[in-house]
Amino acid sequence: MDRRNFMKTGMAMGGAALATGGGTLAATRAAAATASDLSFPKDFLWGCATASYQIEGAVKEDGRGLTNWDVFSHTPGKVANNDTGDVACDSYHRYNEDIALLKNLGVKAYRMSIAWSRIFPEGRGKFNQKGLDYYNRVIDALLAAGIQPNVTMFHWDLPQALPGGWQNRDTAKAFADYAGFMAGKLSDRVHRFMTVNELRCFTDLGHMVGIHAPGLKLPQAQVNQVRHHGCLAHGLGVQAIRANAKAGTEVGIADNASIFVPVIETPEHIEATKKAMREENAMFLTAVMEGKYTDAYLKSAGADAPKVQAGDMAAIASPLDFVALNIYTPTFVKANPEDPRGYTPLPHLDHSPRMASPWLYVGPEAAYWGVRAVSEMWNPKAIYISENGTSADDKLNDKGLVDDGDRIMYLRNYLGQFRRAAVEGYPLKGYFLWSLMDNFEWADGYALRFGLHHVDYATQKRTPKLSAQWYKELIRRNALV
Ligand code: GBH
Repeated sequence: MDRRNFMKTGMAMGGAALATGGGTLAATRAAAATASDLSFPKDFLWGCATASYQIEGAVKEDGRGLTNWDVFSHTPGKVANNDTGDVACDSYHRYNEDIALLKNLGVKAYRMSIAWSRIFPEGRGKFNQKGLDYYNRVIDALLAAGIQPNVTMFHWDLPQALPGGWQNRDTAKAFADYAGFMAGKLSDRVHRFMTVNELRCFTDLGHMVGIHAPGLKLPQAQVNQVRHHGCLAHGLGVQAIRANAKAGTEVGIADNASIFVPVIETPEHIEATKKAMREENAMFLTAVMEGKYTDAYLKSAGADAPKVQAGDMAAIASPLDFVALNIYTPTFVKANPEDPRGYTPLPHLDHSPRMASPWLYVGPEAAYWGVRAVSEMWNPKAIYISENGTSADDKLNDKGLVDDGDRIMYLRNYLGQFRRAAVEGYPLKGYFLWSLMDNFEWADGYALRFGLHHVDYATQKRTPKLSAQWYKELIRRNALV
């Protein structure tokens, strides 16, 4: 019996007792039930996401060139347990099985990335047909399964042969050449491309913090230059994809803009939230959306500001068909007239809730405010969530199952806030859950699991977690469940 029928029965069984003023409590509840119908907009695009180095393995197969992550993960002490992506989920050989998992979930779309060094083993120059053949097989199998491929051109696995990596401006140009080439090969079947994944990660974490490949801690001027090259790669990539793709191909970026949440939902704090979003992402998404670095960023960088050539900023701000956001964790912010910035971010506290990854503070409101702030500031044509998900304490129980109630808790809360944004009319068109299956979690190796499917790395057996069942039902109903 559903809720409304239950209420009707309640009425029949003596609803008069529930009468309240002009209506009845039952009627009030029925109206509330309609209002709280938890469905998503029609045609909302449900998907899952993965990335090449995190799932493929087969790092020496069919002519793939060496990448920065091969080198980094093979450097002792860089990755938890000295794990590497050499085998990962072996999706290079098991992609049919993985597509069957997607099909079983009922997703309409799959976000995957291309390993640049399978296509151009040295980053540029010599083309490797066998690498392209692999992605053709994957894409054709997805389409045969009725799943729309969404392709990220660069998710951090950089061909090692490119001299200087992201410190060298030429890498941005090499990226654009590669991205344009791939768009030419795939856009007969792939209609949505994302240039790069998470500007802040492959620039700052690799070159300032040093916890990702190539593991450098450069002086700030050089960090800012790497950031600029990252933005430039995106912008030149957009132009190259458009120049080579079939008409109607959509191009955007998948970025993990730092997301701020007003500590109180009042106009002053909401204003502070937007200021924080704009300034704290000044070197990344703000530059992409506005075609300039903010005055505050340039002022604080001073002599360390990036060296920008004529035309760079216009390229960086090439018009996009959509903005895709990876949203995981919030920073709460308050308005503060005494702070010269006008806002003060609040630190996470000792008991702020977080998930299995220490950085993954829980803040479902990041979902709503991320979408809303980006929409209101920059008015993109469409927004996709290119990643959202969580690590959890996933262990197979004695029945061989993973009852990951913590992941479901996290996802249900975040999706409630994404739904709020969609229902309020912000142009949120789809959602890619990170991740289809457990995989190589960068510096955390295989120790942390983000999948809807558990992967036993000794046998490569995939087992759906309870969250897979939950996501499947959500997709089937197109509603929170
Ligand atoms: C995404 O990054 C990535 O796109 C994806 O590949 C990854 O698997 C997924 O999220 C889950 O992590 O160790 O405290 O210095 C999310 C952004 C940036 C979050 C790096 C973790 C390390 C923080 N990530 N960050 S810390």
